[in-house]
Amino acid sequence: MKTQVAIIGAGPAGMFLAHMLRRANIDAVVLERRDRDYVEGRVRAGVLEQIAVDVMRDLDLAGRLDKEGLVHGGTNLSLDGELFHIDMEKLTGGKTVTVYGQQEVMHDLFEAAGERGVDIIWNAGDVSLHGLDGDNPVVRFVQNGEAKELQCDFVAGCDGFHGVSRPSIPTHVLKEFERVYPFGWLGLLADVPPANDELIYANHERGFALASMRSPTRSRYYIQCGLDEKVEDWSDERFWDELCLRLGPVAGAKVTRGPSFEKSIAPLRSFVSEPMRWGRLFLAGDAAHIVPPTGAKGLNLAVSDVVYLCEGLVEYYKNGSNSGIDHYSARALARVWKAERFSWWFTSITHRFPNMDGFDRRIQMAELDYIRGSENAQRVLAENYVGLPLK
Ligand code: RFL
Ligand code: PHB
Repeated sequence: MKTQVAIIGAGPAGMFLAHMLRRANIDAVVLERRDRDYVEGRVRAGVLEQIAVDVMRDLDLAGRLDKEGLVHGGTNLSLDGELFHIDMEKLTGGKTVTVYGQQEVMHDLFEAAGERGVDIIWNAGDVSLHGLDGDNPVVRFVQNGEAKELQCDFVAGCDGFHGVSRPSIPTHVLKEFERVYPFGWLGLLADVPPANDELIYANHERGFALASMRSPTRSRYYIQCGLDEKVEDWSDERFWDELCLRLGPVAGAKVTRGPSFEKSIAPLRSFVSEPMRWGRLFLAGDAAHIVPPTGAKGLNLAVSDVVYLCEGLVEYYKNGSNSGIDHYSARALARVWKAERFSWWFTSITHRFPNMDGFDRRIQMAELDYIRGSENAQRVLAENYVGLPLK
């Protein structure tokens, strides 16, 4: 088998890249370890930056997004139950975010892949990368028990944090930067109307809480929890009680309770590996970096990475120029680090840290109170939240 670009992983990074290359008439094959139901079934991101929405429209993938996506011009912060609004649209000259779940995004990407002849090999086992530092890389994998080989010009490592691509870069080349947070998020999905028409990020003495949604009839809520806690210890009743407490009496009173159909705990981490290119391998999305979900940046960064990567590959194939692929890593990392900074900062002002003393708590309270009172501080938050420009 032969192709121009072998894409490892059919998550958002891999599938957006596959569609972009298809449109540019560059051959690609996507190798995915799991099946479609598994990838589409993962409950993850909920908020798309304008850039991600624009990319979906540009790829002619936004039919459902434009009908069902919930456009949010603002968001809310809450300190010990007292809510204040950030008018992102006004503060950023008209920019918004769109609530549209990652599951919906993946559904749209997979449906269109079938129609457009985007080549995906599901259940590709034992993927390994070879010859990345030469001109003819080879990807080996197992399909239906049979060993296969895919020859290619380039490999796009879009296989997430636990994939094989990043570990294929020699350790003396890779630099890794990491912060692991001493807590996780317990998330719940329920078919009940959301408490509020916009998101609420709540800092409460007992810990962080987030009120989000998937649709006017489906709510997504999160509460900060200890890393040693188990989902089984959180009955729906206990979750709703704790959520309402942390959201405070006003927002808490608007929470509609109902049976959950998904509940899971995700650890929080900041992570960047540099460079994002080695030889003929390019890393994109969670394979290269992780952000804590507080800033809602993970999926959006996967999209901006592959916009840069696709531009580089198009320059290479259409103009015979290496310039775009040579600048890919530096260009992508410049945007990645700003999203890392924002996600780390937003996490640090909204969560309860185990070793926090009275001083730390008051600094947090002062920072939130400062944001409440300063349009400039709100603009800084809003500009980052809606997404920094693609340079
Ligand atoms: P993914 O989605 O992990 O996809 C990688 C794919 O690669 C496959 N794979 C392999 N395939 C072949 N061979 C191998 N050896 C392979 N190893 C792995 C995997 O099966 C998988 O299909 O990475 P990608 O494409 O980089 O996309 C990243 C995003 O999924 C991620 O950043 C977001 O979900 C993060 N995230 C959020 N991002 C946002 O932009 N906005 C949000 O509101 C938001 N909320 C969240 C989130 C992530 C969360 N969790 C659970 C981590 C909320 C949560 C709770
Ligand atoms: C979500 O709806 O899943 C969501 C929203 C905002 C975040 C993180 C997750 O910051």
